[in-house]
Amino acid sequence: MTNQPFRFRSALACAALVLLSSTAYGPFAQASSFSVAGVEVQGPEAMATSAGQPNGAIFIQAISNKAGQPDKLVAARSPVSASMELHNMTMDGGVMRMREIAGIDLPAGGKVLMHRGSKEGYHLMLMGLKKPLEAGQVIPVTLVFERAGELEVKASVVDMRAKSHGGHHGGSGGMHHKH
Ligand SMILES: [Cu+2]
Repeated sequence: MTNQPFRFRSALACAALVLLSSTAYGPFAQASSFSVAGVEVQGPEAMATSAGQPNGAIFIQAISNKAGQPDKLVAARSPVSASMELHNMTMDGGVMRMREIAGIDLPAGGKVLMHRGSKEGYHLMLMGLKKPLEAGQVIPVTLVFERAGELEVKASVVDMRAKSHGGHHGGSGGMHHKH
């Protein structure tokens, strides 16, 4: 991993953050749940960050669509960051690929897993944190669904960093050192 082309650095930093957190996957402390118009969001969690880390990641245990029609998570926002993005990270022939996505489909009657280490690698990014996220905090996040509308959930901040201080998406304190 010492010769990564520069253009992959930010994607890898994100993927590394996601993978590292999956190794520390544990039981959810009291999976809180929130719902609106048949869409139920269970166990949203934000990862603690270090000072200077520009962005943070949020995982969700599951989003269930109990309505009779398909829906889609199309956006998110939180007062703790300048903006938010929906991301996924996949392994493609042993290569980590990470991208911003426009939405996450929620089939009618279906359930989408967005926990740490989930197959699709779905997560939400807090872009431009105003201050570091500390374990024990609870932050409000508004999820925007195409059909069900807006839902404010409370994400608990958990510390899963192990030895990572991952500078996500081109941050200065990155996982990858300059050579
Ligand atoms: Cu990301």
